[in-house]
Amino acid sequence: MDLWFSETHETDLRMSCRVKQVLYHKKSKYQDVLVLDTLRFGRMLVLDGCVMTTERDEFVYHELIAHPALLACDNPKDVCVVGGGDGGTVREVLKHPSVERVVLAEIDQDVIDVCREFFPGHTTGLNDPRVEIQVGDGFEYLKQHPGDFDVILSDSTDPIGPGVVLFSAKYFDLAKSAMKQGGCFVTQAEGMWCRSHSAVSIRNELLNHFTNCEWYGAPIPTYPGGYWSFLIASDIIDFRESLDRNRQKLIEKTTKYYSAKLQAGLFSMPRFLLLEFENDLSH
Ligand code: SPD
Repeated sequence: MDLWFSETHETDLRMSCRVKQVLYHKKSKYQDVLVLDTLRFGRMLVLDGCVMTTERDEFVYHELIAHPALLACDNPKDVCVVGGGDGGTVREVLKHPSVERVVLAEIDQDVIDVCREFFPGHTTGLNDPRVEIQVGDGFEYLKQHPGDFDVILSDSTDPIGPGVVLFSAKYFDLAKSAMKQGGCFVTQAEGMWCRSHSAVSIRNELLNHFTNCEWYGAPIPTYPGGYWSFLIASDIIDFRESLDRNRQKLIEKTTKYYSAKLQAGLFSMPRFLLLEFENDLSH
């Protein structure tokens, strides 16, 4: 049988992938959870119809959400991952020897369980003694933990439906107050072809809360438009200057996408996107 999965983006884009087998499909308390075995990308986790991660291209996203922040931060010990129940971000955070505690604040226990079963490569870190899994609302978790974290990584779903709150001014306020002095915050910031307007407005909102904010991106073929972005923010860290090169050498031995050379040009965004920012600022 010729079985295909398609993710439809708004009303005018559909990205499809040929499927060998449906491995899991159930509704959790929060969302529709689907695991597919695809020909090109291996196993694929789909939440509410949107691709979250696949075995073959996940490293790009997870390395990039974690390493630029951890390497910019001086001696990061306490890290919080909001969302990220598939475990990929936690796995990357644990590569940093200074890290003593990683809190995974994921709302959906089913996502964690399903990923432990079907994505062993993602979830290798979840049993590490430094990891504390908090099943619940990340928003509420941060509220209860002021000043706790060196780094907060917001590994969320898209800003639609329940995900909207993780891109709100109130959430950025909470993230800021849950950070230690000199800490930093990263959020996934949507696609460059499909939702660059989201990145522009998320960045503007972050700049209402933090002094420094940089935008960077990477090709992620299974996300709509194929080119994804991240925003990194801090009151103290200048991300173009601050970087632990010794730790970077260590990390570089473990990565498949991130490297010192890549970091050197990380914040050099394509001109068409820079123009979008500039146009937005001039309005
Ligand atoms: N449209 C896809 C957005 C996915 C962002 N989060 C992915 C979670 C991977 N850990």
